[in-house]
Amino acid sequence: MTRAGFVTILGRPNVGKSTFVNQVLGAKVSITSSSPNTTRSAIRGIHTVDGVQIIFVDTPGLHRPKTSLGGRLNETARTATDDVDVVIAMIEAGSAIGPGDRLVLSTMLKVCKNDGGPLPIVAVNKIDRTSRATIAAQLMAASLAVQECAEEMLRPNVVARVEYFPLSAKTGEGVEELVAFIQDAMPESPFLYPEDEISDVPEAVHIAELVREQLVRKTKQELPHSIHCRVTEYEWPHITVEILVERESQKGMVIGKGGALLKDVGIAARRQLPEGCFLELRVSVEPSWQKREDILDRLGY
Ligand SMILES: Nc1nc2c(ncn2[C@@H]2O[C@H](COP(=O)(O)OP(=O)(O)O)[C@@H](O)[C@H]2O)c(=O)[nH]1
Ligand SMILES: [Mg+2]
Repeated sequence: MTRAGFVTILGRPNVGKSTFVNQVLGAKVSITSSSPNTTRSAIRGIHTVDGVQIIFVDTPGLHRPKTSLGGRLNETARTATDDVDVVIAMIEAGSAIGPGDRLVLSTMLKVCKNDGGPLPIVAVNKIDRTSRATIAAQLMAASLAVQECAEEMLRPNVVARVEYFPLSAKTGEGVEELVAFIQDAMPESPFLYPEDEISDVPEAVHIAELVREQLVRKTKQELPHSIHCRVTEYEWPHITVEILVERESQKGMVIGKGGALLKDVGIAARRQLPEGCFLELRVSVEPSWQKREDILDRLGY
Protein backbone atom coordinates (compact mmCIF):
# COMPACT_ATOMS: atom_id res chain seq x y z
CA MET A 1 0.00 0.00 0.00
CA THR A 2 1.28 3.44 -0.89
CA ARG A 3 1.12 6.36 1.48
CA ALA A 4 0.34 10.00 0.79
CA GLY A 5 -0.49 13.16 2.67
CA PHE A 6 -0.35 16.92 2.96
CA VAL A 7 2.16 19.07 4.77
CA THR A 8 1.48 22.77 5.26
CA ILE A 9 4.31 25.17 5.95
CA LEU A 10 3.49 28.25 7.99
CA GLY A 11 5.84 31.04 8.95
CA ARG A 12 6.41 34.77 8.92
CA PRO A 13 7.25 36.26 5.54
CA ASN A 14 10.89 35.63 4.61
CA VAL A 15 11.70 32.77 7.00
CA GLY A 16 12.46 30.50 4.02
CA LYS A 17 9.29 28.49 3.35
CA SER A 18 9.53 28.60 -0.43
CA THR A 19 13.28 27.93 -0.38
CA PHE A 20 12.58 24.84 1.74
CA VAL A 21 10.01 23.44 -0.70
CA ASN A 22 12.34 24.06 -3.63
CA GLN A 23 15.19 22.37 -1.75
CA VAL A 24 13.11 19.27 -1.02
CA LEU A 25 11.95 18.97 -4.60
CA GLY A 26 15.30 19.86 -6.11
CA ALA A 27 13.47 22.18 -8.47
CA LYS A 28 12.04 25.64 -8.40
CA VAL A 29 8.29 25.37 -7.92
CA SER A 30 7.91 28.45 -5.78
CA ILE A 31 9.62 31.77 -6.40
CA THR A 32 11.70 33.31 -3.63
CA SER A 33 13.23 36.66 -2.76
CA SER A 34 14.38 38.68 0.21
CA SER A 35 11.28 40.83 -0.13
CA PRO A 36 8.34 39.80 2.14
CA ASN A 37 5.12 38.44 0.63
CA THR A 38 6.74 37.04 -2.49
CA THR A 39 4.52 33.97 -2.33
CA ARG A 40 0.91 34.95 -2.98
CA SER A 41 -0.95 31.68 -3.32
CA ALA A 42 -0.79 28.23 -1.71
CA ILE A 43 1.57 26.42 -4.05
CA ARG A 44 1.77 22.65 -3.91
CA GLY A 45 5.10 20.93 -4.33
CA ILE A 46 4.84 17.18 -4.76
CA HIS A 47 7.57 14.80 -3.56
CA THR A 48 7.11 11.13 -4.51
CA VAL A 49 9.78 8.66 -3.36
CA ASP A 50 9.68 4.97 -2.36
CA GLY A 51 5.93 4.57 -2.43
CA VAL A 52 5.32 7.69 -0.36
CA GLN A 53 3.92 10.94 -1.73
CA ILE A 54 4.32 14.10 0.31
CA ILE A 55 2.43 17.15 -0.89
CA PHE A 56 3.97 20.31 0.54
CA VAL A 57 1.72 23.34 0.65
CA ASP A 58 3.82 26.49 0.53
CA THR A 59 1.85 29.43 1.89
CA PRO A 60 2.12 33.20 1.86
CA GLY A 61 3.61 34.32 5.17
CA LEU A 62 1.29 35.12 8.07
CA HIS A 63 1.61 38.84 8.85
CA ARG A 64 -0.34 41.91 9.94
CA PRO A 65 -2.16 42.95 6.77
CA LYS A 66 -2.13 46.54 5.48
CA THR A 67 -4.09 46.02 2.27
CA SER A 68 -6.91 43.82 1.00
CA LEU A 69 -4.27 41.74 -0.73
CA GLY A 70 -2.42 41.26 2.57
CA GLY A 71 -5.65 40.13 4.25
CA ARG A 72 -6.30 37.62 1.52
CA LEU A 73 -2.76 36.24 1.76
CA ASN A 74 -3.27 35.55 5.49
CA GLU A 75 -6.56 33.87 4.69
CA THR A 76 -4.85 31.70 2.06
CA ALA A 77 -2.22 30.64 4.60
CA ARG A 78 -4.83 29.79 7.23
CA THR A 79 -7.13 27.76 4.98
CA ALA A 80 -4.10 25.79 3.79
CA THR A 81 -4.11 24.12 7.22
CA ASP A 82 -7.50 22.46 6.67
CA ASP A 83 -7.30 18.70 6.41
CA VAL A 84 -3.55 18.25 6.43
CA ASP A 85 -1.39 15.56 8.05
CA VAL A 86 1.55 17.67 9.16
CA VAL A 87 1.86 21.36 9.97
CA ILE A 88 5.35 22.86 9.95
CA ALA A 89 5.83 26.16 11.76
CA MET A 90 9.03 27.67 10.41
CA ILE A 91 11.08 30.17 12.36
CA GLU A 92 14.61 31.54 11.94
CA ALA A 93 17.57 30.38 13.97
CA GLY A 94 19.15 33.81 14.14
CA SER A 95 16.36 36.14 15.24
CA ALA A 96 14.49 36.34 18.53
CA ILE A 97 11.04 34.74 18.58
CA GLY A 98 8.69 37.71 18.31
CA PRO A 99 4.91 38.22 18.22
CA GLY A 100 4.84 37.21 14.53
CA ASP A 101 6.45 33.85 15.30
CA ARG A 102 4.11 33.33 18.24
CA LEU A 103 1.14 33.84 15.95
CA VAL A 104 2.60 31.16 13.69
CA LEU A 105 3.23 28.75 16.58
CA SER A 106 -0.28 29.33 17.96
CA THR A 107 -1.81 28.72 14.55
CA MET A 108 0.10 25.44 14.34
CA LEU A 109 -1.01 24.38 17.83
CA LYS A 110 -4.61 25.29 17.10
CA VAL A 111 -4.64 23.12 13.99
CA CYS A 112 -2.86 20.23 15.73
CA LYS A 113 -4.77 20.29 19.02
CA ASN A 114 -6.32 16.84 18.88
CA ASP A 115 -4.43 13.58 19.45
CA GLY A 116 -5.46 12.24 16.09
CA GLY A 117 -4.98 15.60 14.39
CA PRO A 118 -2.08 16.73 12.21
CA LEU A 119 1.45 16.37 13.48
CA PRO A 120 3.02 19.65 14.68
CA ILE A 121 6.64 20.34 13.68
CA VAL A 122 8.77 23.39 14.43
CA ALA A 123 11.49 23.91 11.83
CA VAL A 124 14.31 26.23 12.85
CA ASN A 125 15.69 27.46 9.53
CA LYS A 126 18.82 29.30 8.37
CA ILE A 127 21.20 27.43 10.67
CA ASP A 128 23.94 28.07 8.10
CA ARG A 129 24.03 31.64 9.35
CA THR A 130 24.43 30.97 13.08
CA SER A 131 26.67 29.17 15.56
CA ARG A 132 25.77 25.83 17.16
CA ALA A 133 25.25 27.56 20.47
CA THR A 134 22.72 29.93 18.90
CA ILE A 135 20.88 27.02 17.31
CA ALA A 136 20.68 25.19 20.62
CA ALA A 137 19.44 28.34 22.36
CA GLN A 138 16.83 28.91 19.67
CA LEU A 139 15.53 25.33 19.97
CA MET A 140 15.13 25.90 23.71
CA ALA A 141 13.42 29.26 23.15
CA ALA A 142 11.09 27.68 20.60
CA SER A 143 9.99 24.90 22.94
CA LEU A 144 9.41 27.44 25.69
CA ALA A 145 7.33 29.61 23.34
CA VAL A 146 5.34 26.54 22.24
CA GLN A 147 4.63 25.72 25.87
CA GLU A 148 3.48 29.26 26.62
CA CYS A 149 1.27 29.44 23.53
CA ALA A 150 -0.28 26.06 24.36
CA GLU A 151 -1.01 27.15 27.93
CA GLU A 152 -2.57 30.39 26.72
CA MET A 153 -4.82 28.33 24.47
CA LEU A 154 -5.54 25.88 27.32
CA ARG A 155 -4.12 23.09 25.20
CA PRO A 156 -1.16 21.90 27.28
CA ASN A 157 -1.43 18.33 25.94
CA VAL A 158 -0.43 19.18 22.39
CA VAL A 159 3.05 20.23 23.57
CA ALA A 160 4.29 16.64 23.89
CA ARG A 161 3.52 15.93 20.23
CA VAL A 162 5.62 18.79 18.84
CA GLU A 163 8.85 17.79 17.07
CA TYR A 164 11.78 20.16 16.46
CA PHE A 165 14.13 20.19 13.48
CA PRO A 166 17.04 22.58 12.88
CA LEU A 167 17.84 22.98 9.19
CA SER A 168 19.09 25.14 6.38
CA ALA A 169 16.70 25.36 3.46
CA LYS A 170 19.47 27.03 1.51
CA THR A 171 22.30 24.50 1.94
CA GLY A 172 20.03 21.50 2.53
CA GLU A 173 21.54 20.63 5.90
CA GLY A 174 18.98 18.86 8.08
CA VAL A 175 16.38 18.78 5.32
CA GLU A 176 16.72 15.07 4.61
CA GLU A 177 16.14 14.21 8.26
CA LEU A 178 12.95 16.24 8.36
CA VAL A 179 11.68 14.76 5.10
CA ALA A 180 12.43 11.21 6.33
CA PHE A 181 10.46 11.92 9.49
CA ILE A 182 7.51 13.27 7.51
CA GLN A 183 7.67 10.32 5.14
CA ASP A 184 7.16 7.94 8.09
CA ALA A 185 4.21 10.01 9.29
CA MET A 186 2.23 9.87 6.04
CA PRO A 187 -1.00 7.85 6.21
CA GLU A 188 -1.81 4.93 3.94
CA SER A 189 -3.41 6.29 0.80
CA PRO A 190 -3.26 5.99 -2.94
CA PHE A 191 -1.15 8.68 -4.61
CA LEU A 192 -3.06 11.93 -4.96
CA TYR A 193 -1.04 13.23 -7.91
CA PRO A 194 0.66 11.48 -10.82
CA GLU A 195 4.04 10.14 -9.72
CA ASP A 196 6.07 12.35 -12.06
CA GLU A 197 4.32 15.63 -11.21
CA ILE A 198 6.21 18.01 -8.95
CA SER A 199 3.81 20.94 -8.77
CA ASP A 200 0.17 21.86 -9.25
CA VAL A 201 1.03 25.27 -10.68
CA PRO A 202 -0.06 25.57 -14.31
CA GLU A 203 2.80 26.30 -16.71
CA ALA A 204 1.47 29.76 -17.63
CA VAL A 205 1.16 30.80 -14.00
CA HIS A 206 4.66 29.55 -13.31
CA ILE A 207 6.07 31.63 -16.16
CA ALA A 208 4.28 34.75 -14.88
CA GLU A 209 5.75 33.95 -11.46
CA LEU A 210 9.27 33.67 -12.87
CA VAL A 211 8.88 37.16 -14.32
CA ARG A 212 7.50 38.51 -11.03
CA GLU A 213 10.39 36.92 -9.14
CA GLN A 214 12.91 38.86 -11.20
CA LEU A 215 10.93 42.10 -10.81
CA VAL A 216 10.66 41.63 -7.06
CA ARG A 217 14.39 41.01 -6.86
CA LYS A 218 15.39 43.94 -9.04
CA THR A 219 13.04 46.63 -7.70
CA LYS A 220 12.97 48.23 -4.27
CA GLN A 221 10.79 49.34 -1.38
CA GLU A 222 7.08 49.22 -2.04
CA LEU A 223 7.30 48.40 -5.71
CA PRO A 224 7.47 44.59 -5.33
CA HIS A 225 4.07 44.65 -3.63
CA SER A 226 2.53 46.71 -6.40
CA ILE A 227 3.36 44.22 -9.13
CA HIS A 228 1.12 41.53 -10.52
CA CYS A 229 2.08 39.43 -13.53
CA ARG A 230 -0.09 37.34 -15.80
CA VAL A 231 0.38 35.54 -19.06
CA THR A 232 -1.89 37.11 -21.67
CA GLU A 233 -0.66 35.13 -24.68
CA TYR A 234 0.65 31.59 -24.72
CA GLU A 235 1.28 30.27 -28.17
CA TRP A 236 4.53 28.33 -27.88
CA PRO A 237 7.19 29.58 -28.47
CA HIS A 238 5.55 33.04 -28.13
CA ILE A 239 4.65 34.03 -24.59
CA THR A 240 3.48 37.46 -23.48
CA VAL A 241 3.49 38.42 -19.83
CA GLU A 242 1.60 41.51 -18.76
CA ILE A 243 3.02 43.34 -15.76
CA LEU A 244 0.47 45.33 -13.78
CA VAL A 245 1.58 48.21 -11.61
CA GLU A 246 -0.49 50.68 -9.61
CA ARG A 247 0.81 54.04 -10.79
CA GLU A 248 2.21 55.64 -13.92
CA SER A 249 5.44 56.49 -12.04
CA GLN A 250 5.92 52.79 -11.22
CA LYS A 251 5.66 51.94 -14.87
CA GLY A 252 8.78 53.98 -15.51
CA MET A 253 10.58 52.25 -12.64
CA VAL A 254 9.73 48.80 -13.97
CA ILE A 255 10.88 49.68 -17.46
CA GLY A 256 14.08 51.36 -16.26
CA LYS A 257 16.40 53.79 -18.03
CA GLY A 258 16.11 53.14 -21.73
CA GLY A 259 14.27 49.90 -20.97
CA ALA A 260 17.28 48.44 -19.15
CA LEU A 261 15.53 46.94 -16.13
CA LEU A 262 12.78 45.29 -18.12
CA LYS A 263 15.36 43.88 -20.50
CA ASP A 264 17.33 42.36 -17.60
CA VAL A 265 14.15 40.86 -16.18
CA GLY A 266 13.31 39.31 -19.54
CA ILE A 267 16.78 37.82 -19.93
CA ALA A 268 16.84 36.34 -16.42
CA ALA A 269 13.34 34.86 -16.74
CA ARG A 270 13.97 33.46 -20.22
CA ARG A 271 17.10 31.72 -18.98
CA GLN A 272 14.81 29.48 -16.90
CA LEU A 273 12.52 28.59 -19.79
CA PRO A 274 13.05 26.01 -22.52
CA GLU A 275 15.28 27.10 -25.38
CA GLY A 276 13.69 28.91 -28.30
CA CYS A 277 11.09 30.73 -26.23
CA PHE A 278 10.13 34.29 -27.19
CA LEU A 279 9.16 36.14 -24.07
CA GLU A 280 7.48 39.49 -24.46
CA LEU A 281 6.91 41.74 -21.47
CA ARG A 282 4.28 44.50 -21.36
CA VAL A 283 3.67 46.96 -18.57
CA SER A 284 0.27 48.45 -17.80
CA VAL A 285 -1.19 50.53 -15.01
CA GLU A 286 -4.15 49.32 -12.91
CA PRO A 287 -4.64 51.91 -10.15
CA SER A 288 -4.51 50.52 -6.58
CA TRP A 289 -5.20 46.94 -7.70
CA GLN A 290 -4.11 45.43 -4.39
CA LYS A 291 -6.70 47.44 -2.44
CA ARG A 292 -9.61 46.72 -4.77
CA GLU A 293 -11.65 43.63 -4.06
CA ASP A 294 -13.08 43.41 -7.59
CA ILE A 295 -9.62 43.35 -9.12
CA LEU A 296 -8.33 40.82 -6.57
CA ASP A 297 -11.27 38.58 -7.52
CA ARG A 298 -10.40 38.93 -11.17
CA LEU A 299 -6.71 38.24 -10.61
CA GLY A 300 -7.56 35.15 -8.60
CA TYR A 301 -6.26 36.01 -5.12
N1 LIG B 1 21.20 31.94 4.74
C1 LIG B 1 20.02 31.40 4.47
N2 LIG B 1 19.10 32.09 3.78
C2 LIG B 1 17.91 31.51 3.53
C3 LIG B 1 17.60 30.19 3.96
N3 LIG B 1 16.35 29.90 3.57
C4 LIG B 1 15.91 30.98 2.89
N4 LIG B 1 16.83 31.95 2.85
C5 LIG B 1 16.71 33.28 2.23
O1 LIG B 1 15.68 34.01 2.85
C6 LIG B 1 14.95 34.82 1.90
C7 LIG B 1 13.47 34.48 1.94
O2 LIG B 1 13.28 33.16 1.47
P1 LIG B 1 11.86 32.67 0.94
O3 LIG B 1 11.98 31.22 0.70
O4 LIG B 1 11.37 33.53 -0.19
O5 LIG B 1 10.98 32.96 2.24
P2 LIG B 1 9.39 32.79 2.43
O6 LIG B 1 8.83 34.17 2.36
O7 LIG B 1 9.23 32.22 3.81
O8 LIG B 1 8.88 31.88 1.35
C8 LIG B 1 15.58 34.53 0.54
O9 LIG B 1 16.51 35.56 0.28
C9 LIG B 1 16.29 33.19 0.76
O10 LIG B 1 17.41 33.03 -0.08
C10 LIG B 1 18.61 29.46 4.70
O11 LIG B 1 18.45 28.32 5.12
N5 LIG B 1 19.78 30.13 4.92
MG1 LIG C 1 7.44 32.21 -0.04
